[in-house]
Amino acid sequence: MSELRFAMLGAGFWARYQLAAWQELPGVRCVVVCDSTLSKAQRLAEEFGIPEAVQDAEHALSQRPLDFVDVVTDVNSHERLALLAIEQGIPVICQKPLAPSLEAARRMVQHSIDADVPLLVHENWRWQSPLRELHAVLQSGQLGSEVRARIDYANSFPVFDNQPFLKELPQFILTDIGTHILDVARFLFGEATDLYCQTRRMRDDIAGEDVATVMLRMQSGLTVTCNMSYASRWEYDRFPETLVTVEGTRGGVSLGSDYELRTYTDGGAQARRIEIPEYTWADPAYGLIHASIVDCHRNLLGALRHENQAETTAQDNLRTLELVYGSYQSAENNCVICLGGTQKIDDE
Ligand code: 89V
Repeated sequence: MSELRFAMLGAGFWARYQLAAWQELPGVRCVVVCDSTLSKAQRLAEEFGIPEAVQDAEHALSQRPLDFVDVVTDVNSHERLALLAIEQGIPVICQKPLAPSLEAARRMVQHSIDADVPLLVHENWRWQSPLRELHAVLQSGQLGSEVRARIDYANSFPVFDNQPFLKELPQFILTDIGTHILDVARFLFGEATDLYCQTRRMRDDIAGEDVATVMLRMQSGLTVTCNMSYASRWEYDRFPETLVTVEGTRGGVSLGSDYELRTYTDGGAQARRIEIPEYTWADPAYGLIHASIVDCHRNLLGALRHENQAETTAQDNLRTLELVYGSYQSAENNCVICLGGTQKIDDE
């Protein structure tokens, strides 16, 4: 297996975990790390034994040969950096959210199609092992037709301590956790036909909304309600768990706290606790998320090696972003958004 070499653009909070997760996989190596604050790039390079630390993205991309770039910067720089790499024929893995608007995301996808250079999204949430196990239960068909589902991600974990820029985002929870949760809704239940959303801002020291409720009608007829909040006070804070319940015509399944998966059918009830892979480098507060980065990397790396399909191509992610930005439109105008108008990107 030939080794794939990559450049990491960005040396902020997530970059460290992103790099540690890459080191879990054989046959891939970071050769240069880049950040506009050089000292941050240097610190990370030293910590991970990366030979080059640079300040300028063009300089980073000149460290050939490069098999891909991993973009771990703020969302406003994604389009510029992705295009820079695509123009040079270098495949891109980009952090979520892919872009600060649907139009920008569509432009990025069109560029990658025109240049025939892969653009993949690092959407790791769906790779959490409890969600993969839940997906397998749904796929088994034992619940009959799915009627109603609820996805809850509601806690008051101080996300702003590690990611202070989140406080400044005029669009906060739907772009941050909403991209993950709405992607999970698609992963578990397929595509939506329409949505309705309400948002609230509970904290007075942030710019954007920190509570969002999105109701989706799926193509299957299933109704899914997604409850998202960074302002929910519970006796036990469940960060970063996603809790899910699904009601079917022949049974139900719930993914509860501590990763307990309970299935009920006429045949009886079953309960099991899903194990989370443990990594020494993971921050215990984020253990579930950090473990999912490794599995997401594995899938994207396999796609770059032409061994498997990437689950989260940028083209696929446009469907998730339609839900995210459609939710803002719905909340602003207090209206239902029909998703039938999905614009097809020309890949002829
Ligand atoms: O994964 C993320 O998008 C993070 C967090 C879970 C903290 O919201 O920003």
